[in-house]
Amino acid sequence: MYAQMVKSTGEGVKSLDEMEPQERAFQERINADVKIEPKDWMPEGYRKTLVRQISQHAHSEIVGQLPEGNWITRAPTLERKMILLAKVQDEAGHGLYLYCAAETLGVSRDEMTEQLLSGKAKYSSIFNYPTLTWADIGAIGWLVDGAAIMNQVPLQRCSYGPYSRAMIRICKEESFHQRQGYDIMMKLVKGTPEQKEMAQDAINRWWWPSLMMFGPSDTDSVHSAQSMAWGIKQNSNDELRQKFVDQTVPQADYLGLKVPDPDLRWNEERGSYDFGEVDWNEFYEVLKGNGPCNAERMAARRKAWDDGAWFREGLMAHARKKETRIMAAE
Ligand code: BYC
Repeated sequence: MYAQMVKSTGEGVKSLDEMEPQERAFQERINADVKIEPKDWMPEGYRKTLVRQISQHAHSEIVGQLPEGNWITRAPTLERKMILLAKVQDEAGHGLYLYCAAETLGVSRDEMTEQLLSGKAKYSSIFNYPTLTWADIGAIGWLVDGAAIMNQVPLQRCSYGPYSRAMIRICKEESFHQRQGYDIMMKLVKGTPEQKEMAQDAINRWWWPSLMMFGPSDTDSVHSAQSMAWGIKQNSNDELRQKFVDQTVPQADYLGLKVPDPDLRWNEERGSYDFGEVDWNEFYEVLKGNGPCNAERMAARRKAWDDGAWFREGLMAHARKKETRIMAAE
């Protein structure tokens, strides 16, 4: 039923009647909310879509450490430093769970890294913006992790078991991340006029890039219809963006900060906010590699990969020696 529902909005999505028996049985399992596991048969397109999304998600977690890592040595107190350190370490953990989930689909972590470094695989556009002040760390936790939670909570119900299970744990940790960001913003807005101004400047710069995290508008989203039919995505990009705006605007009001959107207003009839158009030109420029920090982020990841070569070689040498010893003992 679900697949047929999507067919009406998404070109190229097959209905059950158009499917071969094996594919139909697969789709029926998804429609019945039965998880797909690594050894189950799956259409090649389903596997590829998952590898693309999960690996991009993993890369986002890893690249996402860079803008915040930039502030670990400059956090204003020891407590803030410890909290930020723990958060950045969590992001590394999220990347690892996700790389492992993608590996169950037959792609190695080295291959995924190679795709990131060659520019074939993407990572979230949001991490191509700079963290200029301490308030940016608050804004990232509040807005960026807030947007991530909005997007990731439905992914806990993803049809692919390993991705769904990774998301359950990740979401628990993201809630803590969002709270720590909001806590930083609360502190700043209650501080000196300069500190409040810093908080306002951060929301001014992070609001629109946060809305871009949800991806292109539904009319331009190439993968949504098929991903929704396969139960990978549960909601469209625009649906989640709207939910994020509705949830976040009252939080900004509570902080006494102004959302930088002149078109933002409560729509009584719809029971949600109307908001302005995202600058899609900026979004696509960032995706093409022309954002403020794309080159810096990729250079940092390339350096990390090159600096780790000795370690990978050491591990391989150890594995070879161990294998030789085992074979000699047999
Ligand atoms: N940035 O057809 P569409 C975090 C690409 S990190 C870059 O709608 P889809 C955190 C898209 O990939 C969490 N690219 O695609 C970490 C596609 O290009 P390709 C990050 C984007 O997949 C550290 C094309 O545009 N979250 O929380 O159906 C510190 C067309 O799009 C973006 C995830 O990764 C973007 N914003 O939907 C703090 C969530 N948007 O692949 C926090 C998992 C779109 O054909 N991913 N593109 O070359 C998803 O949920 C989905 O992949 C998306 C896009 C909603 C992002």
